[in-house]
This record gives sequence, C-alpha cells and structure tokens, in this order.
Amino acid sequence: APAPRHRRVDAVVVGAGFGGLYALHKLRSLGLEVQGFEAGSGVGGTWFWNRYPGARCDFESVEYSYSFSEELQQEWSWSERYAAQPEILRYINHVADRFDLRPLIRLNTRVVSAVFDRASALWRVTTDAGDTVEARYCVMASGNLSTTKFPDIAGRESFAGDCYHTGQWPAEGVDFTGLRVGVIGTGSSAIQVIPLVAQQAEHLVVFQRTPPYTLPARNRPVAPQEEQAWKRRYNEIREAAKRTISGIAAFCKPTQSALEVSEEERRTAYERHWGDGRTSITRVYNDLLVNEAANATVSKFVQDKVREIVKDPVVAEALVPRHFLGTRRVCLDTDYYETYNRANVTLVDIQRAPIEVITPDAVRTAEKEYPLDALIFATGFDAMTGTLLAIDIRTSDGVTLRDQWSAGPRTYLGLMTHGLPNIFFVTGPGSPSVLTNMILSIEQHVDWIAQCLADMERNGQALIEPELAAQDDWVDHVNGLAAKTLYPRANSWYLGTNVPGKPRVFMPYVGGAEAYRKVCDEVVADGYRGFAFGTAPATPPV
Ligand code: NA7
Repeated sequence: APAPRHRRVDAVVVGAGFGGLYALHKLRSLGLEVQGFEAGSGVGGTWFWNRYPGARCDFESVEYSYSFSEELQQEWSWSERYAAQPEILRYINHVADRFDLRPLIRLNTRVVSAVFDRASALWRVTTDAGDTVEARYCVMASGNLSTTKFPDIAGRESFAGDCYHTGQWPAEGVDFTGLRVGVIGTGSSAIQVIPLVAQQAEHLVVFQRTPPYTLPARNRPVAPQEEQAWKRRYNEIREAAKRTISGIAAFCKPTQSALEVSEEERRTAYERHWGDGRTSITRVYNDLLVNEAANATVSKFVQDKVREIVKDPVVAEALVPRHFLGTRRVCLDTDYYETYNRANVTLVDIQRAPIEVITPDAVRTAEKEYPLDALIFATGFDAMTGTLLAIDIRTSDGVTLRDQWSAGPRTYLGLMTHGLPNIFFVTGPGSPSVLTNMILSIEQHVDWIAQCLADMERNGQALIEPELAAQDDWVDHVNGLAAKTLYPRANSWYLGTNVPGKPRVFMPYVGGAEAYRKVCDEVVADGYRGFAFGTAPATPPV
C-alpha cells in the first residue's frame, strides 16, 4: 500500500464521479490547490459501481452529459439514445484525461472523517489509508445513491450461492447461464437487470414488494444526422434545459390541468409520451403531481398498459402499481413487462407473502420455498444522506453533521449546513438534484460553489456558513412545497422510508431546476443573503 500522506491544500473534493471531477476541474481553474479522494479504483462514481447487465441512464445522452466545455460536447459521440453504463464510464474517463484530472485524485481511498479545527479554520480530512489532508474548503461530491443497502432478512448471510448487489457489481461481469437466479427488489436497477438475466438464467425468480411504474425507453442507436443536428443546437438545448422543472430540454413545461381537457385529448397525449420513450409523462399536465384526480388519469393509463402487455392476468395484476405515478422514481425499461411472459420467469409478490428467511440454497416466503443458485440484491441505497453521514463530519468544538441532521437533513439551499463552515454539498438534500437531470444540477452547484470561493478569495473572507434563520426558512420552504404535492404520499428513498429507522422527511426540493437556480442566483446577487462570512483566525496555525 502507498505510504500515507499528510499535506496542506486549499480544497479537498470527496468523490470522483460526475460531480467530483467537475469540482476538481473548476476549483483548479480558480488557482486553488485541490486534492480529490475516491473510494473506487477508478473514476466514475455511480457509473463505476453500477456495472450490472442493462445498467443504463434513463435520461438521454444528449442531455445527460457535461455542458461546460463546447469542445468536449462537440468531440464526443454517443452511440445510443440512452447510453449504457460502459459508454458513460468511457466518457467519464475521457473527461478525466481530457482535462488532466487524474493527478488530482487519490483512488482506492475512502474519506472516513472531516474535522473542522476552529483555531486554524482548516478542515482535517482523514482517509482509510491513513492520509490526513488539511484544507480550507471541503467539497462533498460523494453522491446521492452511493451507499448500497441490503435488506434485513433473516439468514441473508447464510446464503451459500453467489450474492450480488446491483450497486457493487463485479467488474469482470457474471455469467448466469444454467443457474436459478433470484432478484430481490423491483426499482430502477431491477427493471434494467431483470430482462437480461432472464435471457441467461435457467430460471429467474423476482421478489417484488412494490411494483414500479416503468415506461418503454425506446432506446436506439443515434443516427449521424441526429447527432449533427443536436451538436449544432447544443447551446440552445442546454439553455432550454435550464428553463425546465426537470432540467431536461425535451421535457415540456406543462401549462394545463389534466382535468381541463377531454378524456380523449388526455389519452392521445399520454399515448404520445408512452411512444416517445421518456419519463416526461409526469410533465404532460401541471397538476399530475399535486392533484389526486389528475394523477389518477395518468396512473390508470399506465396501469392499463401493464394489463395489456402481461399475458397472465394474475401476474399482470401483481405488477400493476398502486401508488400515484411519479411520486416514486418513474423507470424506463426495455422489455421489462414482456419478460414476465417468459416461461422461465416467476414473479413473487412479497407484499402478500413476505420473505421469512434466506437459507443456504433458497429464499423462503410465507407461502413457498424458492431454491436458488444465485441471488441479486437490487435493493437500492441509503440515499441522499447515507454517504455523508457515514463520514464523521464535525467541528473541533463538537458540532457534528450527525446531530445536525438527526431528525432529517437541514441545509440552506442544499449547499451547506449551519454550524459547519466551509463544507459544501454538491447536489445535497434540500436541492432539486435527484428530481432533475443530475449533470445539469451538478454543474449548477459546482459553478455556484466556485463563484462563492472566488468571491471569498477576492474579498479576503476565510469563512462561510449559513445563518440558522436562513437555513430554517429554507427547510420550511422545502417541506412546505413537498407537502403541497403527492410526493410524500408514497414510500420512497426520497422520503428515506426504504431505510428502517431513517427519519421520514421528504428530502428533495420539488420546486424544480429553473426556480432553484433563480433562488441561488438571487442569493448571490443579494450579497449572499443568508450566509455569514468571517475572516481568518488571528493566530496563524502552527
Ligand atoms: P430503489 O429504487 O430504491 O429500489 C430498491 C428496490 O428494492 C425496491 O423495489 C424496494 O422495494 C426493494 N427493497 C428494498 N428493501 C427491501 C426489503 N427489505 N425487502 C424487499 N424488497 C426490498 O433502488 P434502485 O437501485 O433500483 O434505484 C435507485 C435509483 O438509482 C433510482 O431511483 C434511479 O434514480 C437510479 P420497496 O419499493 O422499498 O417496497
């Protein structure tokens, strides 16, 4: 193992996924000395770890990509409308090389603690390799969906066959040929992995607790003319994306209520979106996520599609989602429902008959035992807060992130937390990021942070943290907006309900990408309203 290092830098960036790489690039361009840490053995974050078969982005590549470099977006070619994980990982690696970011990153190194020393006004960041780095600023780009979660099922550890989690897939891949395979979970990852494993395995058993809404992705290769057309319009596409709720130019901004149009008109609109291969169906009308009756129209539309596609009526009924469409992440799939028409696939409704125990060679529900050779956990993540709280983030005088967030995350603008100076969250809770095109949100956050640091350097300020009142107001605002929607009505990782014991708080800001950017910009224009600044401590650190 390499010898531990002890250094002083200007800024530490935690994570080398899309967020961390851009943060490294941007902070270095300010003339700051930056040290990046990455737990993985390569860059890529989400796209480094989630290598399961079928892993694919559910936003189109033309939009789910960096906009900060015109050269980059002109020179890179996406082969598919929805890029698969290997291609996205190649892109991220290209970016790391193209912008010479690798020298800034220490791989295979997990940050375990970050302690802000009040006397020196420096963060002391410690890693599992024994590194300590002192930095004036800490930028947490550690991801929203990066701490995998296994279910608490009795006997889980006793399973003797091979076990996988979609979010920690082996780099060398897995061959399921001839095996009896179980998949636990039916979220975004599961709906991607299930159709492919079904083609390989001798038999596949899917253990479903909550049926998701999933729409056909209609993925296809990108035609050269199509690519040329969007490359000519890139600027326009990026600007249009900023003016939407989801940060996706292709998603319309709804102006009408679902209830003010005829049933026929609605149906035509939903059919068009179903045919489009996007999750924009939640944005057809402006009240789909706030009004039960409006939502029922779109939910019913997709429920009926499930009944049309799945041949066995009992299986179809079990696959029909019951929550309000859009209140949990809507998935995009390729042949998901069709997969249940295969003779070698069994759906097990574990809401009706829960899993009681995992034995060395089977999963046993209240009704039946399913003998298995391999088990795939597609059981998701301790989302949004799990990774940050796994790091011991505190000040030398005893303020801890864990205490501050014990009843749910509290941030100002999703960017910072009161009591913890000079530590920034990229796409943190309280921001709209997880409900938007993540890359657009990442760029906006990193640009905001970089501008803030540049302003501080110029003005001779050494410390920044949100005022408590501003943070309280923001948290109230975020909660208030969510309460007016249907979102909190469904259990989801947005609410933390997928992790037993986690406070039930709707964590994302639902106001949308455009409104959020406006608030962030206004805060800056207003002299960083709600933030308190300070100068360096009088005694220079020893
Ligand atoms: P998700 O969307 O959180 O899905 C996890 C799935 O695993 C979901 O169907 C869960 O059912 C199921 N699950 C979780 N815990 C259990 C237990 N204890 N027993 C049975 N089933 C369980 O994670 P993904 O990886 O699919 O996707 C995460 C995000 O990545 C996604 O939203 C995109 O943004 C990309 P539940 O719904 O909790 O009943």
